Amino acid sequence: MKITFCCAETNAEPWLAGLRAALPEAQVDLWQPGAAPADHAVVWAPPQQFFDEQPQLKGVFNIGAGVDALLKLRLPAQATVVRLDDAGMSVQMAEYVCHAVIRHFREFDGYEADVNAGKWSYRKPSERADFPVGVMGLGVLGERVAKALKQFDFSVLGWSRSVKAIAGVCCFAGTAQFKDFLAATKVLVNLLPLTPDTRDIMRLETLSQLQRGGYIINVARGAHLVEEDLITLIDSGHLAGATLDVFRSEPLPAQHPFWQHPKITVTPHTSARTLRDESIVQIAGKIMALERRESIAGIVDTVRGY
Ligand code: NDP
Ligand code: OXD
Repeated sequence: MKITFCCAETNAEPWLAGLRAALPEAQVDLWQPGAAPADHAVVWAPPQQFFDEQPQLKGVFNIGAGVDALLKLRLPAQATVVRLDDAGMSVQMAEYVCHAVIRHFREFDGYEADVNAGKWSYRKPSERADFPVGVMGLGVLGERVAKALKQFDFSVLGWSRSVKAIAGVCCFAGTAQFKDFLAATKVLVNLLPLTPDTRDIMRLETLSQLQRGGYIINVARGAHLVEEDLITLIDSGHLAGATLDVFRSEPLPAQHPFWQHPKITVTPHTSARTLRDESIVQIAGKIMALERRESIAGIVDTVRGY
């Protein structure tokens, strides 16, 4: 069995070594233009030329959870496309989102500013009941995040395409229930995949429906958010601020207003990193399962877009 590895901006050597160790029977090579046909590919942001030259692939393994960039390419029709299924990302996402929610809820930024000014001051504690947190996307990451928030006794709501039942989480589903979900939410967490249905989902019209004083945490994709609309709603006072990990253009351009906005916290697309060792174990296991014609989790529905 041959495996080809093609991952932009990734140090290939440790991946190749890890895949070779996990799949000792396989030949694992770094893709070069003109390389011999392989059975499976492990990829992140490959060029179109890669798929044009590898039309026979049986499996395409994305070393990330989001496949929006991959699905823009022409993929071999018969290939099974597989995304990372947690692989150590859900706990990171839970840490990041709980940190952002609690930092806002407990006004730690305000305390830090006071302390930096040499002030010993108290703020009136916020009412937890006034901070319902709504999680858009209840998949591998969203469900873990919703459950983690519940541990801090927040009132947690969730919204997904299909109907879900998660203990302690008030679940909404489909476009018909989106308005009700927004109206019941103050802190909005985005964990949707980027698809034609979800692009620009956070815009003036939708974000205005959040409770006054709302807060946005975007950890999915930059193109979910209309950035100017967020600034308009923060500057008008309808929203209190935002924590953003993803942007329409990455790296965030030097002149972008988000860098300096006092109510926006920016992180460099780091909320849930791909962990190499966990990912290699998962991918190697799935390659072997596919070879044995067994079913695997994490297969992407390329028509649905996630
Ligand atoms: P999943 O595919 O497991 O979950 C996606 C969820 O979104 C599902 O609950 C799905 O509903 C829901 N959904 C999809 N389309 C719609 C829609 N039109 N309306 C309502 N709900 C919808 O994805 P993951 O949880 O693994 O990852 C989510 C996203 O997080 C990734 O696509 C990626 O973009 C982003 N990400 C960001 C990272 C970062 O570092 N910033 C790291 C990793 C991922 P249903 O369950 O009904 O299908
Ligand atoms: C992912 C990401 O999709 O890191 O895995 O954004």
